[in-house]
Amino acid sequence: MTELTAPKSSITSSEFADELREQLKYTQGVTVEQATAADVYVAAATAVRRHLMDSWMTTQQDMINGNTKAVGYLSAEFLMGKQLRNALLNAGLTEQFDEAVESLGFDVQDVVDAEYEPGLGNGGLGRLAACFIDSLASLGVPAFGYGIQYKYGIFRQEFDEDGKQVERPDYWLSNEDPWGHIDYGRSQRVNFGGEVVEENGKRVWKPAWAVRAVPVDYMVPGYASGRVNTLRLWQAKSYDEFDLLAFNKSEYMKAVEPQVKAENISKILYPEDSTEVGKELRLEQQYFFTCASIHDAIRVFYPGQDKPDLTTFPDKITFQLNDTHPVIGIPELMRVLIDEYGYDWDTAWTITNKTFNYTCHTLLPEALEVWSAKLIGKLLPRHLEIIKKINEQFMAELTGLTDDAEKIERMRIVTDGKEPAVRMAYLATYAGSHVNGVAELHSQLLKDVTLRDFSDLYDKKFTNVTNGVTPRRFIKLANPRLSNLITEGLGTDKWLEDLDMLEGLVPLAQDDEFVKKFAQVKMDNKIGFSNFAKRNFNIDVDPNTMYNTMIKRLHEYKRQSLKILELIADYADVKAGKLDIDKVTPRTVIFGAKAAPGYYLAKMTIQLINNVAKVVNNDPDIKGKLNVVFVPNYNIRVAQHLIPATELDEQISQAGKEASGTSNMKFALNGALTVGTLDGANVEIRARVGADNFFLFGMTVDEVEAMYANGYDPRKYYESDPRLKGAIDMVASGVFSNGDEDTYEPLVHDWLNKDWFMTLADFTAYHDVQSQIETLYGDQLEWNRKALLNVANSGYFSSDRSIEDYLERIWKTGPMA
Ligand code: B1H
Repeated sequence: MTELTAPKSSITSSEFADELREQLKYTQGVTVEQATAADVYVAAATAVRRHLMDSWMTTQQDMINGNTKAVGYLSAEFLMGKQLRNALLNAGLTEQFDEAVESLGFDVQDVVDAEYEPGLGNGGLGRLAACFIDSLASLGVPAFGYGIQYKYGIFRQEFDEDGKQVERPDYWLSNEDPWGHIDYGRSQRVNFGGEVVEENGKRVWKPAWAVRAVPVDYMVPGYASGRVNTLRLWQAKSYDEFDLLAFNKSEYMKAVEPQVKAENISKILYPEDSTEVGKELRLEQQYFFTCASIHDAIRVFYPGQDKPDLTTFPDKITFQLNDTHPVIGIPELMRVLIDEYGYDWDTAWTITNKTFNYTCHTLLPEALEVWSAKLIGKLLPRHLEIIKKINEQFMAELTGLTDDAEKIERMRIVTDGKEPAVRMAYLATYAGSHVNGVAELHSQLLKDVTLRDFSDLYDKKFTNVTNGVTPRRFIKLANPRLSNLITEGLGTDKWLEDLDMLEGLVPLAQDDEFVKKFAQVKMDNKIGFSNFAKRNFNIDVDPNTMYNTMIKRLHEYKRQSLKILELIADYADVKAGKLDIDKVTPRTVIFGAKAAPGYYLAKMTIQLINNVAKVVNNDPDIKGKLNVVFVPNYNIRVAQHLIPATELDEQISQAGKEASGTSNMKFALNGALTVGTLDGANVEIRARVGADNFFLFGMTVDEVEAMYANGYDPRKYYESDPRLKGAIDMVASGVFSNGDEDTYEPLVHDWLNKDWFMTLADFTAYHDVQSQIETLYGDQLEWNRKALLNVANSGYFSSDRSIEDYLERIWKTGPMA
């Protein structure tokens, strides 16, 4: 007998149908007959919110009145994905919704499809924030997510006839957003510019302009916890303060300029992933949301108090800095404590130090934010003073810790010289209590390389928390067939709250009948994705081919080039008669990736892949055995369809460059086998699922370092591997550009002369592992047994476990009583 514990609301389907009718009438003003699927979607969203309302209100009350320290997760990105199915799941209304919608004469899929996916994040970092707030709510931990409600999210990606990426604005709020509740009464004033003057022996900031930060609240329902937390995203509004002087001079347009400028702050998400843009507007965004959030937390936890005792602030809330983007919050809290509440420097420092912790998500030096001191001084003059003072205090402290003058110089938060700059990662490391990386290897490299000097002197601050993903969205919602099979295998659905229970599937991997059921689930998911791709993109995908997927931002270090060069080499071999197409395992290589709009080589790689697809897919010599598909506009929704259908996933970054990766976890949990390097969380995944169940290849971090040190020459590899040479020559000769040899010249030039991420050096090893893959794939029972073992041994990668690690190692708090 299967034990089911998933929450289920006690209302019936027909009662829920009545609620939908009521919402249609009183919210949208339409009858059921007049309603569109989009109307029903809005009605359902509104109805679910009502069901969650009591839990939301009690959660807020308990958070304020209880003694459990809350978590404030400060993040410039929350990549939430669609909300309806997740809210229904957590409210226990899934079945009622499905039946009610049908009883009203609508197609459930049409209603769910009517929700437009908000794209308020770039990739892994933003999605991690979304998984974390899901887990916090599911564990019953009091928490706020704090971020920005961008008017335009990450751009919508299209391809033109040449296969080039075209970016279209993502105006996600053009339709109704039934989830966000805008709360004008709780807005905050955020000041900018001006100067600092001395008044009565005190430094006083006289700002030049201000923005109104208006909170838009989203419910974050926990799974089976009865808790509903809040995601508070700030929207920038102008104050209706007119520049009267300009207005009186009839310069109307000039008089409204500040208003226009103010609202620009939350207008658009910067589409750079893993690189820094260093633009003024970006700093304005960062200050905008951290300033509003800090004031909001004081308002929430000291309601109605004019003179709160803020020495207790670190007992009320701990702020986690999701990368350096919110680090300007550190001098802001100092300023608030000193200038607004009259604390002395040392007291303010103690409070600030206890309140903040910092998560670093990268090792790429270009991704560590450094702001010009001049720019900070212009936008936030008082903050610059405080940062300088923190730097002085730090320098003095270091003198007591080490005699190494060079080291002290290297560690400066504010650099010396003609154009001083502020290193945000250093500021966060010094000012906060803990610093963590996002996978074991990454945390180790942070200590050994990126923040070496800091870990030498402040070793205790450093810790690791390996990333995780929420099993609710990425197994239960994305893969209902697998979820049912897991529940059948384990005899309970408790695993959704305790993912380590998946280990109970290990013995079932020896049961051929169970493995065959598992294989059938995969096949059904493949057919499901094929239908999805046809319906949404008019792309044909043959379910009788291996689904081999690479989905992630397009970046040189992630090495999409390696994947496409390998495929081109196979194609070249077939064309040259060196490879018998009848012996090739039929495959569909599926890509999904957005390139930053200004990232030239990344965009060219997209163009190349699209054109390889055109040539290879249509070449009769290939007999449909090699297929390339580039799914446009990769987003959470595509991920939810594609990951459960994938058999082989690619995690082939250069070792030491991918901090963690999180799609690797989603794939393992959905029964794909991974081909990957020893990078990021791949290392831990392989350790858990077993080396036999993971296709490893490529250089290690140490080998990469040694090769850099000895001087790397990509041409050597080009000359020595004829397959590699053949593939690159094919690109250079215009096979994928209608004979034009110039189209991909910059890419070819980079491969042969620079190849910073050593794609060519790893090419041969990558090819070698492909033959192992093909052999195993030929034995479907064995393949699926290994895939099932990936599922069974990946429970560790639940974001619930990540949050438990944060609670224990960093936040020192837990569930509400
Ligand atoms: C990650 C970013 C990132 N690391 C700057 N760094 C951004 C940096 O808008 N920006 O300026 C945006 C994003 N994102 C990713 O974080 C890592 O590359 C992944 O390896 C990791 O899994 C993920 C979550 O920790």
